[in-house]
Amino acid sequence: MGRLIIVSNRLPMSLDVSDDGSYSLRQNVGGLATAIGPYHKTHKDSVWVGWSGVDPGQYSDEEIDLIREQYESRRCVPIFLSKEEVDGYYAGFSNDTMWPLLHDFAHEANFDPETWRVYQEVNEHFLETLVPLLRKGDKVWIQDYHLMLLPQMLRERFPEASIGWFLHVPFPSPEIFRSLPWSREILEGILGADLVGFHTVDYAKNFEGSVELLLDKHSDDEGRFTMPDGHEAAVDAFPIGIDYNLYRRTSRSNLARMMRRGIEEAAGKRPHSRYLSSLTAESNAAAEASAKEGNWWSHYAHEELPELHLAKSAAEGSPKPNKVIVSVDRLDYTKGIPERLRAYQRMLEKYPEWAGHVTYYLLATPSRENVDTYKRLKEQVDQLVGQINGKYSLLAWSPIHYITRSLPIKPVCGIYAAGDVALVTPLRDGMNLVAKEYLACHDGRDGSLVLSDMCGAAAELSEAFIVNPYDTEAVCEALHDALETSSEESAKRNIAMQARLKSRTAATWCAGFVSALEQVADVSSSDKRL
Ligand code: GDG
Repeated sequence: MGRLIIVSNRLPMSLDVSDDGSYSLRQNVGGLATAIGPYHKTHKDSVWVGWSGVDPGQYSDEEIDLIREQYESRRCVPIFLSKEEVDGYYAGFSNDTMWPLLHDFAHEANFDPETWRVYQEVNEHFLETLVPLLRKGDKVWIQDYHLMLLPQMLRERFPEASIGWFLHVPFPSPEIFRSLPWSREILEGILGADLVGFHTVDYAKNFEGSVELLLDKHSDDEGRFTMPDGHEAAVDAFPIGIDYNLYRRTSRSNLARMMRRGIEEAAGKRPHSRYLSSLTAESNAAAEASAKEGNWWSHYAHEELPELHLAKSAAEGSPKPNKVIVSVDRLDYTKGIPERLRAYQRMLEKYPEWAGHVTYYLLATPSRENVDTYKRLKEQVDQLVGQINGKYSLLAWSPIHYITRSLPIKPVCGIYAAGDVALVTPLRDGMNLVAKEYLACHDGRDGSLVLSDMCGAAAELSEAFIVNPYDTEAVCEALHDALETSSEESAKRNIAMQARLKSRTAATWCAGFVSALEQVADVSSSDKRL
């Protein structure tokens, strides 16, 4: 059995430079690192090749050697890219051309021959790093849209190599894909692999349709394309899972419990601890005194002061129980955050009885902050949150609690655990791990998932409240239904989904792809391999 060489845009670890100038590595969060990371950790002969994120222009040769050593001690081989390479290959062709195109946002895609040129060069840079590393019998598993030319480049150098390629995002219909001026080169690049993997059967079909339309090639009954050099490229679906136990366990950690408790207190689901209860008492007293004195605002205070509202709810039985909605996303236009906010606003307007009783915790992690489209999106979301909070807030209640920082995994799991409802409504998403993580953090309990039908996860999580994320009225209604669902009903829906997630984890996904690659490339029996 040969080694597994994992190749991805970024390595699973980033460099930290401390005040005394020493270097250390920090584990990256995110789907890819958490899905393949454990395989890399436990298979002591695997090697991970990827961009370090370090600008070589900022360090001396000796420092670069030290950084390289740090990575190599974790079986990682760092690639150093100049600022120009990063601008052209990463910010340019990968994020500004392929990302929008693959997510059906062709109108946002920038077709620039210059970034395409740099993209080709950087794929070659990856090839040159791989060449001296590879040994006979190794399997190479290339990840994602940043490295679509690499499979064919590698095939040309090593005709007998065993190569897999997996796409973490959707593959669009042939009619959308063909708008890319270099669509044929990209397809040929991918088809250098022995195994081409997607999250869903639909994406695999779109890819096969694009190959038929643009390269006039047809797959056999088993979904294999025979290429001019004689090698076969098989195409199949491998839906990615999560480390279910990790999320389940983390949601029960002390920090996650504290976070959950804090959110529930702030949302009025539990009696308030010191600060809020004293605020409530003071507000009650102030409002009562004012009412006696006939102050002009006393009526308003009695009607609207949420501290009174919450106190009254607890004492007299509220018409609505207090509830928490949560969402966790990278701040990306594919995640449908503005559309979702409009649906939430619509719900507050259509069902005003929720005012003072529902709080939306919106965690929007910064992403690609130096790209203009992302800066505009951030402004748009800031503005919408401000507008909704401005319009609907009561004196001590705001409809949206907005966080735009990246948080460690424990608080993230605390947020998931606190959510009576998770609102996961991407406009397009390869899989969406957040929906799965939410369910793992609600293992054995209630909690309703409102899920977009435009993500890969919808195929597996059919018991969720499935919606079209573009349909404001439908999302508003699904959200309302999810908030109204009984605890028993939501727990029942979750059991079926959780059972699936427990059996199809990140580890089984990883092992499944590698074993399929071994089969199609017939690594073990061929002595002609590398
Ligand atoms: C791509 C595809 C596919 C987010 N904020 C924080 C944080 N996160 C974590 C989540 C989750 C991950 O990031 C996001 O994964 P998604 O699947 O939702 O989305 P993408 O980042 O776009 O991932 C996607 C995935 O690849 C895997 O193939 O599912 O379709 O687009 O794990 O929890 N984690 C922490 N702090 C945060 O602030 N710790």
